[in-house]
Amino acid sequence: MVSMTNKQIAAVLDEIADLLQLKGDVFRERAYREASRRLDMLSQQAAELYAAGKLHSIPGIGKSMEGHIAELLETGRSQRYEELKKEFPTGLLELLQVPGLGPKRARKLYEELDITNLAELERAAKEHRLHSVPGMGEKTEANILRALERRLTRGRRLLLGVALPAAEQVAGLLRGHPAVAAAEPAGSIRRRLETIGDIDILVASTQPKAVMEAIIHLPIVKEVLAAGPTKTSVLNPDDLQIDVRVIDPSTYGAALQYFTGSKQHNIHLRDIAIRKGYKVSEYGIFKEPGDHRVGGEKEEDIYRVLGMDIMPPEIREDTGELEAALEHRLPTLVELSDIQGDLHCHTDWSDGVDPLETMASAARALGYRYLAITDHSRGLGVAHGLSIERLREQRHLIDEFNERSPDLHVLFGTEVNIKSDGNLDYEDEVMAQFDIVTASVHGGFNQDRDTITKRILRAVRSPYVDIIGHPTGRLINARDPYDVDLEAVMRECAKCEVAMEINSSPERLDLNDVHCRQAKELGVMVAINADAHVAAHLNFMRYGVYTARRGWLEKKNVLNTLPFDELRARLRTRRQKRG
Ligand code: DGT
Ligand code: CA
Ligand code: CA
Ligand code: ZN
Repeated sequence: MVSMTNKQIAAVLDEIADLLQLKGDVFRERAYREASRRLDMLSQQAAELYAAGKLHSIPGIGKSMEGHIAELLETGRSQRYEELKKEFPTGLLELLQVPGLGPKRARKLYEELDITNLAELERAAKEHRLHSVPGMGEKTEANILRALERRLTRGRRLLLGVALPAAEQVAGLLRGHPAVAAAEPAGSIRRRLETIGDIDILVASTQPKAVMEAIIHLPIVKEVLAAGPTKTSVLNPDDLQIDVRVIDPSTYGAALQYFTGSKQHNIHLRDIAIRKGYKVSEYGIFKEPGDHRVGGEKEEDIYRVLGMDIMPPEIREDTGELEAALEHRLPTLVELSDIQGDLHCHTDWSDGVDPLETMASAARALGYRYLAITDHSRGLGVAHGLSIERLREQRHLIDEFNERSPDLHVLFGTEVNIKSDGNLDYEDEVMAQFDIVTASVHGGFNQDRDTITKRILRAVRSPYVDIIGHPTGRLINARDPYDVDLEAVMRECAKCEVAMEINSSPERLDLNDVHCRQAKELGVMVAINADAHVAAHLNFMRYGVYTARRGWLEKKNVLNTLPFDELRARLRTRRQKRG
């Protein structure tokens, strides 16, 4: 047997799905896509399940898929994959990643213009050869060119959801070493930026040599890229590069401040220091003239000496935080511990993995007082949206659950689809049954600004909608936001007392930090939700909270910091007022 991890199997299944997509075999594509997703979310290794003869216990995996997975585990290969690969040049798959290029168009480009990869596509677009293909106008050609350019400049930044756990793991292991006084991720990770260029970790120690030795021998270090006297670069098993720097404890605070950044924040801070007769560096803060050191062991020294309050790393972007710190009017940012519940999650009734009970137990373990179950609505076939009849059954199930659950309240909700024509996916009589409603766009992303904005505004004006879910639809590094007049939406939300979501899934973070700040200024409430499709993903909440903090949000700006009674009262009052 070859050993394949769930991630590796999922990746192969996903590629098979891509190839089937090119073929136009929608039905099989979905099966593979779904199987890939299930494997990715699985807490146990498929190889172990297989060895125990329990592959069939993976939810949502049928007999034939079981066979494909077994084949991969046995041989490391897949017959179907090999056959499909022979049908198309591999580069063709890259084309599907260009926004606006579906499988039909990709195939046409291949058949009519012999385009087999991105480079050839770019050349053809520049030479204006694309619009000769039936169904592809000048506009499509221009769109493709722009998408290709964005792709090049966007580069490859890591999601915070990938970088932060990796950095925390290394910092945690280092903290266990006797020569280490402190260890922390710095740079953009510490500022909780949504994407990360590189992973920087700072260590305070008087014995740099011993620490460097220790790093090289950490169990999670796969390869050492560079090892110096105070700086070492290593690769972890996922091939992420991690730079570790050892600092003398007497200057650790100053170094942490410096290497946290941002660069713009540091530049502005140094200007302020100079005006006040000080000099700030990664070694400390010094009084001019004479360069007498007046602080730097602790990070707060740097700010305190300059007459400032210290601000959380999340807002160190030089967008007014230094001025606020000087005038002692920094906001008190919302914290993870302020969150009382989650208002958006999915169960195995639609496209989630876990049943209600499992989701509820996980929510309880997080200390939540409420959890809204918001499975997809009827029309979303891909996500097994709920029919009216199934809704009735689910309501019953939830009522029953609540009778047995004194500490955690489950709200009967829906993530109702805002359809392409602007209608909601359930009629008003149905909508009126829910305790809470999130309305989201899941298709028609390419509509023009006016159409999409009007669609969402209509949802905001529905008396039954409480929250607009993932309001811009972007997927970081994968899909641009749809073209929506977000300010118009925000103004309407403020007027109608509809909240906007920060979807905490690390690839969404939607609203983003900048939007959050705008929402606060316009008086829009924000709901921070994990959009969990499996119980473990309720933990994504923290990424949403980081985004909220980067957007200067305080507890009072966040709907789900309310205790349950107040939340329920608020939802009811609003409904009565508008219904
Ligand atoms: P990244 O890695 O692109 O996500 O962003 P950062 O912010 O982690 O940037 P990085 O890794 O280049 O540098 C880490 C920190 O070091 C940065 O946040 C601030 C500080 N730093 C880097 N270059 C400069 C600079 O030229 N001037 C100043 N004042 N600080 C700098
Ligand atoms: Ca960095
Ligand atoms: Ca760096
Ligand atoms: Zn959604």
